[in-house]
Amino acid sequence: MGENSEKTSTEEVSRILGKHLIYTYDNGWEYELYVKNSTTIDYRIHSGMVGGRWVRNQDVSITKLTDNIFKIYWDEPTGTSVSVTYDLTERQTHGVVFFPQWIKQNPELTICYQNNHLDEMRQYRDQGPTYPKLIMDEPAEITFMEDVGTEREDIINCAPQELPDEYADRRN
Ligand code: FER
Repeated sequence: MGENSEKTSTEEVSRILGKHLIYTYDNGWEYELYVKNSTTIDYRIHSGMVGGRWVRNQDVSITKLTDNIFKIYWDEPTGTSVSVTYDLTERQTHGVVFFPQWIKQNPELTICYQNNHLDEMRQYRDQGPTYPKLIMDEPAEITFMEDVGTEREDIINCAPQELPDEYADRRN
């Protein structure tokens, strides 16, 4: 266990704090991430198996690998475990997502604003089936990246389908 296992140190990971990223995995799944602070992210899923899903204030751990490379990892109320490595200089990421079997069978059950359905998600998680897990293991390209500062509530504040098509297509 590293020294970050309980609480991520803000100073260590400061370069990724306040970042707002949009990236597309090689399988075509498009994700949007906002790093709100050293232990909290908001995200939206624009396309893929659970496109339309969005989440605020997910508790995460962040580890700095090099000055430009960070790993963010967490466990969802659904039972899905996620670990994504972000190379902010090369604008590449690699994600591994371990989905429980019930999401593979019924992905639509998780397509919602999760914050309004937390107890429901924990019930699905506990009902299962959990195994065999579906493992998504893909590189992604960061197509949009900006610094918006920490603790913003206006970055990820509506469902992905409420945004204009151009929103996620922006490149910089
Ligand atoms: C990501 C991969 C997966 C990500 C979020 C997830 C914010 C969430 C998966 C899920 O719970 O459905 O890159 O970035």
